[in-house]
Amino acid sequence: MKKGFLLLALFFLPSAGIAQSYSTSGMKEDTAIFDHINPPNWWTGMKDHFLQILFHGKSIGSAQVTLSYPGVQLLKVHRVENKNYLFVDLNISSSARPGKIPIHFDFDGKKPFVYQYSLERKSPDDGITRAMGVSPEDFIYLLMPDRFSDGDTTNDRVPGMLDQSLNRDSMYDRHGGDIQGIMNHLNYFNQLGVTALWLNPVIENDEPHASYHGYAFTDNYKVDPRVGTNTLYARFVKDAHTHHLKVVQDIVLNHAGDRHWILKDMPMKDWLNEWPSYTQTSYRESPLFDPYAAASDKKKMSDGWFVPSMPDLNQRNPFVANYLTENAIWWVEYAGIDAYRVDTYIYCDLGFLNRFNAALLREFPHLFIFGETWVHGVTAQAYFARNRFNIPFKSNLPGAEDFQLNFAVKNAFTQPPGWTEGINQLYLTLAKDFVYQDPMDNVIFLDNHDMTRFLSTVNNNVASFKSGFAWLLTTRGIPQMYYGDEILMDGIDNPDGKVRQDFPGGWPGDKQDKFLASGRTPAENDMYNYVSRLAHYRMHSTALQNGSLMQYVPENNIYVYFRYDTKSTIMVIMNANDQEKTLTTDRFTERMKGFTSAKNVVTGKSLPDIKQIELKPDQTLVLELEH
Ligand SMILES: [Ca+2]
Ligand SMILES: [Ca+2]
Repeated sequence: MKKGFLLLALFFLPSAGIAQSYSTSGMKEDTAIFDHINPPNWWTGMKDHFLQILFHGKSIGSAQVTLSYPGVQLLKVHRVENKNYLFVDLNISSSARPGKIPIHFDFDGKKPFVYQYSLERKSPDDGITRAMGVSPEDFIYLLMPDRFSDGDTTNDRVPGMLDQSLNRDSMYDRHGGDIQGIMNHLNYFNQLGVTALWLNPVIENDEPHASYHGYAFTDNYKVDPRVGTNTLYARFVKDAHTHHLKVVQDIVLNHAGDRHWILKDMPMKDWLNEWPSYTQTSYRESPLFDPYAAASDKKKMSDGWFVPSMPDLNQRNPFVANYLTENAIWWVEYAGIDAYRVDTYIYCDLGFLNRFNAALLREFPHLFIFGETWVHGVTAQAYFARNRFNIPFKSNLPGAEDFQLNFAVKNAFTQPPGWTEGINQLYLTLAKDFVYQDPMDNVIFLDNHDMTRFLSTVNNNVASFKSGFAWLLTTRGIPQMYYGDEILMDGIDNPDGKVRQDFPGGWPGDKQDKFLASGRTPAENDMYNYVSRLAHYRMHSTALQNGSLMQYVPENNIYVYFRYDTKSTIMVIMNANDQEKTLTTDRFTERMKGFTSAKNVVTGKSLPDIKQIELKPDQTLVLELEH
């Protein structure tokens, strides 16, 4: 999530919109008195026996609630400020069986109403074939559903929704991409060699304009109809798993879209972090850990709004905390997703985040969670993830998006070398890895939907671009790439959002189909094959996935590191000079001892002599050492 895009989107927002609400999927006719029931169902066999159900409907707050169901106990009924809500706490014991819990609602002078709340069986496959987690063995492909492929043109515009735009020439309008389009290309991902798909949010964003990116939720329990349906999403996850592709769901806990149904009729005043007058977050994370910080600076960072159209959720309100946590658990169990990427992580209440992560991981021990930790400095980044600091607040976030290494790799290829500049940044950033509990769980990347594509960062120098990918797929961490990089898509992060262009061939009638080798230019095929070969090599290399890392202080603007385990040793040589170089390898005896030759893992060619290695300008060689 980047403020620039959103601020611009806001500019186009009309001052008033049509109030429009959609029933949450799964709701049938017997919900007549309710507008919303969240979560729409639950499961037996969950580790946490507590469930808080939100019922929303006109004047239902006065109802007396009773139920009788074996193994299920009604703990408490909360009546809140807004009489259109009831929060019902249940204990679902381990003896409860799947079925329909008849929940009785009795009103003074009105007909009683029975709602059959569905209790299903938790999948025995969690942690085995679903909810598997993402690890350094994976390679994540990030794509924006609206911009990847349109597999169903009938959902491009959905009657009744606020944004009726459909214009592929505008970066702010809807383009029609959807889940079906992604499902149509599962073989493509297999050929490329990625093992996990991270989709920008698929949740409903019924906003009037420019919410194609998905970060302004308007119904947490519903896939956006322009992207697909809940059922289709669950099928997509299943199909992806069949194709050995894991699925990362993008979740927003910090804020909601201003047209979220719950904000039109809030349960209580402090559902949101409200201010006497509009107050924006400072986007400055330092006060959160600064020992000298002013409390007001902390509050502004956490409780200030990201942008005016995205009201800030008050996660210290236990009803909000339950709502967000149960929603996240619901999607894992409903669809079987493998990981969460938490948007705007550092803007949420940190105490809440720890409870959120713990609840998710308790229910799904194999699940992986990583957060958008867009901060400056390794120490700041580590503060928001599992770290080795002896400080009062200890984050339990398994993975950070490694923005520090992202800044470093950009500098490596764009700055002249210096004591701490250029290629030294890669070396120096990793040298500080002792701050993390497990730096291997950091998600590393060259670019994403919020930043200039890496090819443009390196001024369209393909040698440097390839070097970037060589680094991405050989250094420590969980590599993540951005859709289209493999076919040399470029784009500058500017207000036009040119980094979110459509994937050519993803739309019916596209002139070129770059999903196929025949539709790609020789240069694009060369890049595609480069990424694919490295990705497939990494897929079978335990050294690159989980092996040890040893790096050497860069000299002469050349950076050398090794990934190794008992099976193999990979030597990576990054030449950041724009001229040819010869590397004498005496200095690396510690790791090269016993090896006499090497194989270039991209070309498959052998290097009979590894004492002197020739390097092309801006080239990164990935060599498997051989005896
Ligand atoms: Ca479509
Ligand atoms: Ca916040």
